[in-house]
Amino acid sequence: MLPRLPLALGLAFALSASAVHGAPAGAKPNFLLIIADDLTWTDLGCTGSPDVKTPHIDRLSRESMSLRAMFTPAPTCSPLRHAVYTGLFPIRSGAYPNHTMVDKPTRSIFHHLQALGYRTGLQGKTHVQPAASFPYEFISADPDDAAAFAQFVGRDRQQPWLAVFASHDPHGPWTRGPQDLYDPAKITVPSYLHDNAVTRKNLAAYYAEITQLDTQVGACLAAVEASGQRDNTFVLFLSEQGSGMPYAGKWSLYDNGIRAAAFARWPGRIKPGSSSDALMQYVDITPTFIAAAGGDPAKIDTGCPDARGDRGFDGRNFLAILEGKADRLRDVVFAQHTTVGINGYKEPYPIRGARDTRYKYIRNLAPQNTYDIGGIHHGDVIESWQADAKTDPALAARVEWLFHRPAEEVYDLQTDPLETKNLAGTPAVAAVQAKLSRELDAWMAQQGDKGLATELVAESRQPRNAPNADGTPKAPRKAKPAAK
Ligand SMILES: [Ca+2]
Repeated sequence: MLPRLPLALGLAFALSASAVHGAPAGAKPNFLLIIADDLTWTDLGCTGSPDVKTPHIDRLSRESMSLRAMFTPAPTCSPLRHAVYTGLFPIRSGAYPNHTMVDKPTRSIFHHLQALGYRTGLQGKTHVQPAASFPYEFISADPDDAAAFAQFVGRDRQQPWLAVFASHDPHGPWTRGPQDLYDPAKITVPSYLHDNAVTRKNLAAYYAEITQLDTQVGACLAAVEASGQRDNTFVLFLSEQGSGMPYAGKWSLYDNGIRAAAFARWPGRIKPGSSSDALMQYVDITPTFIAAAGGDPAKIDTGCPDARGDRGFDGRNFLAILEGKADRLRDVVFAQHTTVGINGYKEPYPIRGARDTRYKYIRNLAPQNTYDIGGIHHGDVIESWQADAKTDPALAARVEWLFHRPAEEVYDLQTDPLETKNLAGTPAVAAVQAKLSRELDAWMAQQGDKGLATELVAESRQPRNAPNADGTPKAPRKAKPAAK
């Protein structure tokens, strides 16, 4: 039997050497997963904004592979976070409305990496339940608490770690950050927004919160570097989903809603300044982290069977893409949106979508209803647009589209990236519409998604409406009208 002391000394020497010279072959990397909140993917310096100041994220992007076709499966805070951490699409796990929860036995990245020897922590926005499915150490509720983050990543060099840094910025209300940096009169208003003084005022305040996020990201990266772990830490940045400005993405399946800015840095394993156009989704992240940690994602029991009884991930491991050994993961990405249960919703307006590299197919499951929830449909921005629309017929049509849409939409993203010309039902896209419609049907069947029927029971997937611990129901909520 080996004496214990020399072994421990040898291990300590190997770890300190790795901090200086890069990760030794076979070492488990640390993981830093940075998740912004309601950041439209093009609103960073490095993704094309002419105004927004994001020097730390821009630097990270230059040191990373840019994942240019990364998509969230839901344009809403809570379901997308459950999807990131579980590797499961929202309806399968049960976490599909906002303020939701997975089915109880479901396991997450925190379990899977702990089984591989990791300690796991989360700082900032939680928005996932129940706790048994997400056993992270809560680092701090405050994303500005850089000391707590530095303490977590630096305190124990013998054990690899996963740190999820989930900011609250730039989620509305837009009140934080260096407001003086952005003059509402001088910023460039993106073409998908209606340009008026109210839009500009809100946009400038939102940009200040993006810069606040950038400061937090800079502090996280500096803490990793100061602790000597930069070379053995895999960093992944996600912009999350689009912002709450009308047409900026939130609660829609247009690319502004579901497409993410995503940057992956892992010195020695991922080529800095590279990019990939491979279609991928947030559900693919957990299997990829498991593979990067030396585990086999194909052997993981997620605890949550799909409609066919399969207990493996919905997500796929994209490590080969990161390492430049492959350029394709998926032919189609999927997304869903559930309005029932969002604070302020009035009628169900469920949406499903499928997208390939060129075309998007969207199905609105209750088009006879009015899509009317919160920030997109109410508040000073949309009210100012409605006022201007009284003398602007084109704007009036754009505003009307926020409330009423046809049953099906098809867009050619190559010629119409902002999805302004619905081609559904036209001969030019008949074949692709039929193909993506079939793909969507197959995905919904695998997920156990019954469409409107699933939407109508969404409130049962919210902890605030779940039965009491003794099985008795909570006080019944007022029934909402179904499709007319
Ligand atoms: Ca969000």
